[in-house]
Amino acid sequence: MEEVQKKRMLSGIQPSGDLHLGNYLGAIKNWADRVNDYECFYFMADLHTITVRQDPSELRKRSVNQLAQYIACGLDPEKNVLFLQSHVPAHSQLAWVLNCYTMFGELSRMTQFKDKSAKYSNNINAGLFTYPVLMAADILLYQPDYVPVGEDQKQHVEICRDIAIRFNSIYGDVFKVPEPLIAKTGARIYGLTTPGDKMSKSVPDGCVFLMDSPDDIRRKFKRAVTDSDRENCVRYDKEAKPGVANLMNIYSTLTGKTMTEIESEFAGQGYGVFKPAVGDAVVEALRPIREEAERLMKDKAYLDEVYRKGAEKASYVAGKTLRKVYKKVGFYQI
Ligand code: ATP
Ligand code: LTN
Repeated sequence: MEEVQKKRMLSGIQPSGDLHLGNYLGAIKNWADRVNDYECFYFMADLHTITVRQDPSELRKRSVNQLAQYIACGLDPEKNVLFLQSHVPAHSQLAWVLNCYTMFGELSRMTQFKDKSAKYSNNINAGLFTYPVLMAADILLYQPDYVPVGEDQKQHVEICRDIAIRFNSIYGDVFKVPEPLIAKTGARIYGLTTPGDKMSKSVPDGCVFLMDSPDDIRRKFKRAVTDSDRENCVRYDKEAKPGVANLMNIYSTLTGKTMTEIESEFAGQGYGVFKPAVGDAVVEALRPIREEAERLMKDKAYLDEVYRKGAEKASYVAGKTLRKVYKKVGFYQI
């Protein structure tokens, strides 16, 4: 039987902090579930992290520990191309070319630039401004069909499409114009102490990290904010009881149970029983991930080998696109 060419998917996460339950349920778990249907490229965007000042030894450590955590979450390096952005020079090389096909005005409109330049007002560097151009290079080098990202990155995929269309209109069909793939809103996990805001590493108390110990996880769930009406009843009502809805969402995603099933499971039992039960479900879901990641983090030789092979495979695909671009713009080939 003739083999059907799989669609290609590419995404990246910056190794700028430890991975948490939001990253896992909102992004990585979905990537791992799609591995048999797509040809997948996933990378750690270390070049992007230095747009904000980083501690060099922390960045080095996280760049390899994050790979261990990706693999432990089910991203099999035999089935996905996993690599570190700085290991593939084509990203920086194509970014320079694309800088010359991106307008100052369109970069000025990026909301992430506006937010980050307000947040880091003492370091508004040129890299922060041209961040979306590097991201466009990351994507276009691999000619993917889809780019799975969070809602916050949609604008960056749109500018990438605009750059690709502009370049193609001058030089012919060089780049595939990719589609963003936005995770369902149900996959949005909120902070345990701040149910109005998404779970984020910048609020560590309400954030469950993949490498947290079972005791820490249970403690965080015991302290989770439920609701202020003291109804003490497990009922799904996102508006009136966002904290309870968030816990139910986490429990449902992990156990596959519907909201109605969860309501009847905890009928008459109150939050004193419900919160530890969600904590236990998270402990059990994260236990194999943490144990496997801890084992892998000790095996530096293996992780280096995964990165080496990943860089080789990625460079092969990226190199083909870069050579085509260099030729089109008129760089002399030898
Ligand atoms: P921060 O914690 O500082 O807000 P982050 O963890 O969101 O940063 P990103 O690199 O922006 O880090 O996110 C990586 C991926 O994880 C993105 O695809 C993003 O949409 C997803 N993600 C992050 N937080 C959540 C969350 N709370 N719920 C669902 N998905 C999330
Ligand atoms: N900007 C993204 C990380 C990122 C990315 C990419 C995502 C860098 N390059 C290419 C998808 C495709 C973020 O901060 N989450």
